[in-house]
Amino acid sequence: MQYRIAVGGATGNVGSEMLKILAQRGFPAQSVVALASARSAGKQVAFGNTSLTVQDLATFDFASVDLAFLSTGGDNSRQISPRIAATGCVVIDNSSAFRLDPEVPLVVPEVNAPALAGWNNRRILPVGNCSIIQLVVALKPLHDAVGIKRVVVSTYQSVSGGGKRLVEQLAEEIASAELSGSQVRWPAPSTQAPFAFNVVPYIGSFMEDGSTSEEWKMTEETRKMLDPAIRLTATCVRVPVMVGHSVAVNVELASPLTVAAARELFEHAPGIVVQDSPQPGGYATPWQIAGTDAVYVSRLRRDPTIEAGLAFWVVADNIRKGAALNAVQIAEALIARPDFQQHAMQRQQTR
Ligand code: 11C
Repeated sequence: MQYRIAVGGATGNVGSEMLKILAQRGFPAQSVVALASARSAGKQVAFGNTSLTVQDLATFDFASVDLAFLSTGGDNSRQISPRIAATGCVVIDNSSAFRLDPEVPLVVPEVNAPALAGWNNRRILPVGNCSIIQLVVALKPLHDAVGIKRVVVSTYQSVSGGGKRLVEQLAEEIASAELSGSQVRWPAPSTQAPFAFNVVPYIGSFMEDGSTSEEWKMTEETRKMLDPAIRLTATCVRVPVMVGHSVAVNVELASPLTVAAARELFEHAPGIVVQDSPQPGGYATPWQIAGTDAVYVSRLRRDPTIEAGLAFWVVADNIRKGAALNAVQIAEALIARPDFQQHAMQRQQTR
């Protein structure tokens, strides 16, 4: 069976990558429509070897498609996703708007694909936060093997996680910086901390307890996807990297696991590539892995400060595995379900 697809936010970082991945993976598409704001209507976007003319998302009739991929931000999604779902179309939404809704499955296919059984509850399937997707893929084999009690993470997140505007900002800051020895100056300094030549411990917005919304999401989304009993604390940091999020992870396990046993678990886990040898270059970095699909695990070692502790480094392309690829993988898992196939077939027969 083939499906009628719409991609909303098709001119953005993630939307254009969704189109690329749908074509690369040969998703069984009967038709593909690229959608964006009225301002972008008429533009051309790439889809495989061809191009699509962008249509206005606001006036598009979603009753004519089976699957709508959205990367249009949380506010927009809150308004339009329920309206789209009401037509029978299933929304795969890259925003945080519905992730923690108890009726809504939050799925990373390598981690909790069976949760997709609830796809028809609201017909909205969110894609998790980009730094959390790669984290839960790495935590899953350890949790299945011996159980995880507590996790401490520090993230090193690229600017593309914040959208095209931040990518442009970093490029402009690098181009306009004046370097003199170890001094960095800008002719027109920004009022806030620059991304270039800097690290910024602030992503999202501040919460009352002094943490940020990004750090709060790390805890809540991990617990929803993996296990509500897991305790997790995060410090989320923006670094001057274009693509690729990195996470330094310390895990307290329910019972000890040797480094060799953990390595074997990672090596056999879906979606993970272990790149770990104790020599310069024997680890994954965002620059090297950008454009690839795996979650890379490096720097695996014991955390000697607790009895059952492990430390490691996790890197992935935040635009692919952290967003667009995960969205397409959700769709692939969904169309493998007979109940969804039947739903789509009935809708296609009536229209
Ligand atoms: C960033 N991870 O790198 C954030 C953006 O929850 O979908 C992700 C916002 C979200 O800026």
